[in-house]
Amino acid sequence: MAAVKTVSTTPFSGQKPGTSGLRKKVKVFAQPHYLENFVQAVFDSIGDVAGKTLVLGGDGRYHNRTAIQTILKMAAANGFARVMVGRGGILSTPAASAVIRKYKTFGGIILSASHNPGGPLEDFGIKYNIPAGGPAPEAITEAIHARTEVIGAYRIVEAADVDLDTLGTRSLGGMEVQVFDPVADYAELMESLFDFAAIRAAFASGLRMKFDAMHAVTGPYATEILERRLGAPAGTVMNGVPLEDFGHGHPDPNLVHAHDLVEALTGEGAPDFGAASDGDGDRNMILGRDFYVTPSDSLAVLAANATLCPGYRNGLKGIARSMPTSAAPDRVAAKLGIPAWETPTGWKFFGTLLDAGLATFCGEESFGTGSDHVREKDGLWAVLAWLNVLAVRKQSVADIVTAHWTEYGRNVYSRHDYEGIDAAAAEGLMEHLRGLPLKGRKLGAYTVAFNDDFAYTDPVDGSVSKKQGIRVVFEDGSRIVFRLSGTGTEGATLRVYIERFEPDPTRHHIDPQTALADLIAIARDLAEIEARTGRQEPTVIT
Ligand code: G16
Repeated sequence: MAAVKTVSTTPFSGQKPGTSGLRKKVKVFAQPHYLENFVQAVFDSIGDVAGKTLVLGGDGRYHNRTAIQTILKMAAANGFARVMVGRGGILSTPAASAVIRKYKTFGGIILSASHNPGGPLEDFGIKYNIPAGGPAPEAITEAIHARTEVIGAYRIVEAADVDLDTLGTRSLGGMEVQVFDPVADYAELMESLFDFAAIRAAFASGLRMKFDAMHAVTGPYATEILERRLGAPAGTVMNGVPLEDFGHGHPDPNLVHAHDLVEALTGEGAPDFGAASDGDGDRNMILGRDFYVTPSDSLAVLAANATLCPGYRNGLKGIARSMPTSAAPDRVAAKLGIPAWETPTGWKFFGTLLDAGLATFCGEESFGTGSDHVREKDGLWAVLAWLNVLAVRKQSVADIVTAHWTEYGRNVYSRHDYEGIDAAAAEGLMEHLRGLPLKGRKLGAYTVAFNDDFAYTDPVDGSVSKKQGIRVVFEDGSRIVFRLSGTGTEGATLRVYIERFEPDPTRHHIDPQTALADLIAIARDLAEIEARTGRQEPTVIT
């Protein structure tokens, strides 16, 4: 049996999980003791781990394998009975959630910095998911952070590295390491939710699609499900081989970073349907030929069509969206007579609603969509849901969304990101907005109904989360929301979310930047963006 070593250490400051786990540059994680301190803090904060099973895997980015070897040796030293690792250290975030739930493990550790770039000079990340399969709620992440601030030692076994590339079970310091197929359980779950026969028939009769895996984790999942199980032609999946640096790309499925896909979906002769997923497979972008579906609209359309998918044939219990997401899904919920929930940004806030059976579908403007089948957002789930709807309705993406707008009206929506701005300037900007007395003020053609800093009381467990984004809401329901990103690793990122409701179908096809121009100008003025950040234009517009 390998020897357990107790290593003395001193705390690192700033090991505070953000919107989704601890994300830092690789060179920060690679410092001696840095990862070890955090992992020990996790093990110390989640209860008795002796004899338990843990799921472990990541999105395959640079440092994934090294971190997995360390975590395995620490899990053994801390008394876990078994760790289930995805082959090659690969496990998409939704697949990890699925496996945790299926095998009822004591949660899992997911290694990813999601949509952030990978490589020796780029980002890495780690988070703990609870036995229900979702990201740890704030009470746990705060306990982990508190523990990192006082940690004095960690435990690790001295042993050779484990072979991660061969399926099967091996022993490490008395602990079992089970290397399993990261795709099989997930693919089986998808098959239980969607009408694979209808989708197969649609591909067979000529539906054409491109899926951009962006050289990230969904490559093997998409190839197995789309090309092997659903019969889409070889080549449907682009950039399908996961690479440690995502092929020098930025694995964020949006109009800017998924440019190869956007190009492929443009112009006559382009495929009918396009989709992309991010570094760890939980985000998605949906495109039709020459047509972009906003994540907020995607959630609304999928909710309105949910009963076409076998897994949701009996309807939805409720729809939840993050506060900055447009109110389009609320309109569907109202029509269906089911509750609409508004939570802070962060998938972890959906967990209690899903566990309590208060919601079935959830979504966020940040390219996240999912359901109660797991406790993470799920990129390929959204793609398959769209394929199911397309296969049954036999209409184009554009026709389906346009018909949706005609029925419900359109929540015209855009997000403007100012990335990598000075952190102090960003805090100052938010402070300035917090203090503004705006109620009743006329700004251009709009009158402010109220402004606040969004606070949320969880309806299930009563926990309160404050300072979740500044809302300026106008009397006609239009909104501007300001938030600082909780997932960046450099300086600060200001996000400005702009929304206006357009009931008139003759105006539904106006470009959102034009339709929202006056609100965009109001947002810039109110927040003094240029004066405070030096930026004249956003870095990314979605
Ligand atoms: C994470 C969270 C999401 C959140 C997103 C954006 O996504 O899981 O719930 O909406 O970050 O957060 P922010 O606006 O704070 O950057 P991911 O895909 O990065 O795990």
